[in-house]
Amino acid sequence: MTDAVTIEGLRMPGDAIIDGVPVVSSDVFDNVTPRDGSLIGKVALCSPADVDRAVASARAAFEDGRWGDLPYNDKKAVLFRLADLIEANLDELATLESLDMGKPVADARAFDIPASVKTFRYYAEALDKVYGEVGPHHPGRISWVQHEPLGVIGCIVPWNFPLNMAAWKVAPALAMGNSVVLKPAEQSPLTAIRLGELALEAGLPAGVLNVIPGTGEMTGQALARHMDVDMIAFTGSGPVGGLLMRYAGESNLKRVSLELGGKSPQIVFADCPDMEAAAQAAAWAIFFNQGEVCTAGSRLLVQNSIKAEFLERVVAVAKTIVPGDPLDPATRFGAMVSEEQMNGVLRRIERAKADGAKLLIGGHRVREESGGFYITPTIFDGVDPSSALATEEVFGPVLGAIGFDTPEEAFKLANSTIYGLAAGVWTADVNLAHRAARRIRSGLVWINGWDACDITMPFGGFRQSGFGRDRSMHALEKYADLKAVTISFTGAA
Ligand code: TXE
Repeated sequence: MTDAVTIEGLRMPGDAIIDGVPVVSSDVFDNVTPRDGSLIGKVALCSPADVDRAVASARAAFEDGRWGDLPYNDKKAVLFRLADLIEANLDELATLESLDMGKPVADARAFDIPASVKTFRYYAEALDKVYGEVGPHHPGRISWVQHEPLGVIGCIVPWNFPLNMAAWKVAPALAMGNSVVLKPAEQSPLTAIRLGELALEAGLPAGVLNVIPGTGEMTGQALARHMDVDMIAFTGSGPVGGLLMRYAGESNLKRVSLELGGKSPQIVFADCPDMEAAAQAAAWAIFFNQGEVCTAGSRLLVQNSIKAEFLERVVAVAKTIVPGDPLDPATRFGAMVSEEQMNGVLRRIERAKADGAKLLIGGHRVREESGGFYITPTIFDGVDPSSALATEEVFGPVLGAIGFDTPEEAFKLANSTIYGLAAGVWTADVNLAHRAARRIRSGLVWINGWDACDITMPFGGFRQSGFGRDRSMHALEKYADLKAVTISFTGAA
């Protein structure tokens, strides 16, 4: 891998992939890079008729067993080949990801693409480790429980980790023998289309993975309302999660799994074992990926006795994080995904100021002359726990600090939003760490670290952060149904 990033000669994928072939849709939409606001290509805008064709193709593939009925070794080989191909194309995929959604290419190379490779390898390994159960002994009959694929899975994914979010859903869905129709976010369709192409190259039979770019309102809705889709696996905003449940209720009662937003607390106790490590982690917990992370540690809850000193350290880290061209390999903090997202974050910053929070650093747009959409890392202190900044997701590089005195107060604050996705706790007291892990209502709790887990651990939220888990062996369960089979027999047992 070289460090140089060249976009001359880089092919911008734009077609849908339906039934194993690229499909030039009758309509297209503009794909703009947030790096400088320029047009980088046109992408198929899939219509409800395209969605019908993709679902029909996935259904036909599922019904004739061209994928699900392959011996498990053959299925494994295809998913391993796909992982290898993603790895072999790491530079190209990382550049597309960076260009498409504004993240630093260095992060795409180090995290997004390798994590997607690991995901396909993990589920390739996992697919022959899913056993059924044999029921208790009973004279004259034997019963067992087996997993069966659901059928056609619609995956609707967001733009913050485009390839990785697709991998988290597509890999376990395929591992369980389903067919998939993948709808990438309109802001970031490129790597999803490449995934569809690479899957065919890896030998995944036509129709088993269809990719349909388009808007949420038209393409996503047509998929989610489709009568022949068995499940929607979704990562995105809470309001759209609610719509998907409604569409399911108004169509065929398809299953829905939702991975939604968060307002994740980072709790720093006065006995934090390493202040500098905690300050570094606290800053990157919110500034990684420009804060466009569902587990972003957007609320910093600090024990009052160390708050001033700790905030000083976090601000010092923030000062070193300078927005830059995402395609420059030295950049560690890139552009916001779109002008709309940037303006939404700037509005929330203004609202926080109006609500009386004290701006310590950042809070404005930069690099405007580039034509791109950049915001500086931003930190507020003195945030009212009931204010919008403390309770609503910003999905940008904005950290709000709140002080507390006792652990009880910290737990109460941690649990005081509608969300429950992730939480971090910094303490040297093992008793306090255990109490915190019990008391905090969230799907992920990290003690003395942030985001300190990987594909082996389930990912998902409590409360309005959603339900259903990505990653780990647990993700396989949501793409399968259980069938109980009983054979009765006569004669001596
Ligand atoms: O999300 P949407 P947006 C949060 C975050 C962000 C906000 C808005 O707070 O600021 O959501 O982002 C598809 N039927 N998260 O507008 O709209 C859409 O095309 C079917 C958190 O981008 O939820 C895309 O593929 N599908 C989050 C996907 O849903 C629809 C990641 C997500 O888009 C649809 C992203 C509809 N009616 C945003 N409307 C996380 N949890 O990580 C949209 N979509």
